[in-house]
Amino acid sequence: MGNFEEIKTSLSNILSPLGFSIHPFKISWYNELVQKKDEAFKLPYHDDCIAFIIISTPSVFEKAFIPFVRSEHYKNSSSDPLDQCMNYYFSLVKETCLEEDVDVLYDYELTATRRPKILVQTAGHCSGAAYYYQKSDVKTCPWPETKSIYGVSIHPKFGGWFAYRGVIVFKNLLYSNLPKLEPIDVLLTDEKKIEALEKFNGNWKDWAYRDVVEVVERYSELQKQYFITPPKDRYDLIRRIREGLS
Ligand code: B12
Repeated sequence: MGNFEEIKTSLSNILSPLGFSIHPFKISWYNELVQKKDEAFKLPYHDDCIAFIIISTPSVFEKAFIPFVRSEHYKNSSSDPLDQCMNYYFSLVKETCLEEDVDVLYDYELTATRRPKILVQTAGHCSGAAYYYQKSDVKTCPWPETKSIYGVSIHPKFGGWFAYRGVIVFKNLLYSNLPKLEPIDVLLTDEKKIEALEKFNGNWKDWAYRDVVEVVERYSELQKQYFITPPKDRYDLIRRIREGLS
């Protein structure tokens, strides 16, 4: 399976200097986790097919996003600036891997039936990138059985200060023996898991869920300001970034 290392190195050469991290997984690992009742979420590729989930760490904002909005590639249009930025960098990957048959599934993409194309938290977990904590991880639940609790992924280095950007599937790259990395369980007690889930479900706007574990890096003040600003009001901030005022 010579090609795998070459592809991984190409992706890493493009994306790592921009602050992204890449994590390979086999399609079967993901599909085995998707529930029977949610068959539609399963990915329609060979079990041994290799995909990479792409994470943006805090520095992507300064290393990739700001340079992008200052470049001629940024279009002052109705398309979301961050989505444009991700599209641009992922297209560089596609150009580099021209001989490969590649599908890109962005975190924000929906199918015609308005279902997410990819469950990035499940993909992140099965790749070993970040543990995905769900209600089912808590042994003694404080919530009513019927209450729905959204799950949250916690990264071993960045806690909640990161985002999933998408998955790149290499349709012809089959590698049955890809070594499986287990995600690191950083919330070791029921109390910590409950704390993370409550903060993510209740008060996510105060950023506290991101700090449920010690982290090595957080978003910069400018990045926080950008994400706190409602999307429709971000254009003024973008203009100031473009003009070098922020
Ligand atoms: C729709 C959506 C929302 C909706 C609904 C949330 C939800 N989780 O359903 C709303 C608008 C409420 C929302 C809000 C937010 N969201 Co949101 N959202 C999404 C989105 C696009 C899809 C989630 C979804 O519909 N999942 C479908 C359900 C069915 O999936 P599921 O519950 O995980 O179920 C599967 C697993 O349980 C799996 N499974 C079964 N058994 C097992 C066992 C194991 C071990 C594993 C791993 C899996 C597994 O099988 C199930 C499917 O069959 C994702 C991005 C994406 N493409 O995944 C972001 C995402 C979940 N959101 C995110 C964030 C940050 C937020 C907000 C903080 C706002 C923001 N963007 O800043 C808030 C916080 C939540 C809140 N308190 O409101 C992040 C979470 C990052 C993290 N650290 O986990 C994501 C991943 C986006 C990203 N690009 O990183 N969100």
